[in-house]
Amino acid sequence: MCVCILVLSGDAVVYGQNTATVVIEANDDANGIFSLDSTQKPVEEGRTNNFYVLRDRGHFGNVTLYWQLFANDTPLEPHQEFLNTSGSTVFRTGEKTKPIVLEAISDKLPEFNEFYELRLMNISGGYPGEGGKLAEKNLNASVLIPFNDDPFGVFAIAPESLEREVAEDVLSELSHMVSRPWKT
Ligand SMILES: [Ca+2]
Ligand SMILES: [Ca+2]
Repeated sequence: MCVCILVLSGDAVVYGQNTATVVIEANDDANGIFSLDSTQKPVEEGRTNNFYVLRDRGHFGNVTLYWQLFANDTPLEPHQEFLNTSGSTVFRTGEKTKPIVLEAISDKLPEFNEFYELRLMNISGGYPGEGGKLAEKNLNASVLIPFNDDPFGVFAIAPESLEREVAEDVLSELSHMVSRPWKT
């Protein structure tokens, strides 16, 4: 630290010109270690939900996080099921958490529960410091699109007719067994 006092003349001392310079070395992980809140959450068709990226350790510098949605380890195509299937979010100095907003597209198709995976893929930026880093774990979260557009309605008639067919089969089998003694 350097403190300078400028003396003009005689007894006069001017404190207004004091200069203090303090240099703080950037600590390890000054730009932060980034992970994803891995709580599984639903995103209903036509709605949004927030998945939170967390910044641990230092919170200095602007850092950009890149994310991607997957289905069975295959990246989703743009606009497949979700309005955005990949993207980025920027942390500014001092920010400790930021949401990734996922919106499921309302496609009017009857569908059962579908599971997807949100992953943090890459990271860039961070100064001063050695750059933001991805955590060694908790880089993904499970995303559920709950069943929608009445998928059970399509199958509502099938169990009834199946039951009736079984009943008729049983009935004919019974009548066959009953009639058999008369034929032998
Ligand atoms: Ca869908
Ligand atoms: Ca649908």
